[in-house]
Amino acid sequence: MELSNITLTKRKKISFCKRLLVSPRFYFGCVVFQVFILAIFVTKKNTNNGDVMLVIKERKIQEEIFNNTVENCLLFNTSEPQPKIECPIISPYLIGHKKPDISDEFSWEDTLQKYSSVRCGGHFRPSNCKARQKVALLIPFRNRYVHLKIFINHIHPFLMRQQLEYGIYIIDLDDEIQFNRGLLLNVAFLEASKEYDYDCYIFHDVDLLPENDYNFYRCSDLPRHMSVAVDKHNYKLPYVELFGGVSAMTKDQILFVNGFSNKYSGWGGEDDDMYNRLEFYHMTVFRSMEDISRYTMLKHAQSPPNPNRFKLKSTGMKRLRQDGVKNLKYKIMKRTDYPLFTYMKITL
Ligand code: NGS
Repeated sequence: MELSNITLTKRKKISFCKRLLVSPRFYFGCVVFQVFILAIFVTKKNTNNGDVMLVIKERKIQEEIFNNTVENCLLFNTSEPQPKIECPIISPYLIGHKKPDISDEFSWEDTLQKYSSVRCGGHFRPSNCKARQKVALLIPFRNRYVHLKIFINHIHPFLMRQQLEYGIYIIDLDDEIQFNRGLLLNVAFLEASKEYDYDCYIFHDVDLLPENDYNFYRCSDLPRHMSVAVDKHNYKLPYVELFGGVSAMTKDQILFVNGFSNKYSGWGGEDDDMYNRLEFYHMTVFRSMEDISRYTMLKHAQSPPNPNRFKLKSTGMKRLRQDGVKNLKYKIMKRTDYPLFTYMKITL
């Protein structure tokens, strides 16, 4: 009885295998599986190729935009006479909302030609009126040449339309040292304020392009968070305490809170720490409306977050007076005035 049962099971198995081998569904399944494996392989290869292509592109654009030096621009002299009449509160050149052009396929020579009224080091002053504020744009930077090209081409006409007097500072850190946004912004503030008596300092990520020129790049009595609505976050503020991306403070406001912390190496947290500093001193953050403060973020790979950022944040207020813009030692490795921006590379 038992023997015949076993034979029956065996027979069933054999007939199942036979049926499987002649079934078109089985062969179809095999093909689908092979295509799936191939797709994984090709995607991986393409990602690697994509990385290599990006490195080549970054190098090419680095050469392109770092090629022209001061011979190609007019020197900026702070004491040059300027019109007595103040520019209007609302510039007549504003155009409102316009989605930025994010292509990097344009000639840098043409950009230099277009903005030849910009002085060496990326300084600009309106010719027909006296700007209401002198603004320093401080941009922490590392290896994002494609973004830099797009950003510079976008930001000059944007600021010119607002009839501002401004200077653009790109601040880079020794390659041997881990990126540190807060520290770079502190150094950029110190260097820019040594150079000129700016009324307003704007901390600006290189990958953020303002979409609406009614988003005024100037300071107010309160520290300002400007990148309120970013396309990456569906044009919604992700959380109330956000102070990253683009923000603006006067010299007094910066010095009052001792600038940024210098301790946040790697991605994240330094802007939240600044928000805590402002809150500690009862300084309310001012934000403009979401439909004006709109930004397009250029695409890039996410940098590795700093694993210590939450711990640093929770102990930040204890260090406030010893950790900031007034407690910073650095050396300038390189400083060049390019026609459309000032570039500095520092070490510690
Ligand atoms: C928070 C980060 C901030 C950062 C913000 C937005 O989580 O530094 O995201 O980043 N805080 C911490 O990590 C503690 S964004 O999505 O815009 O790249 O600014």
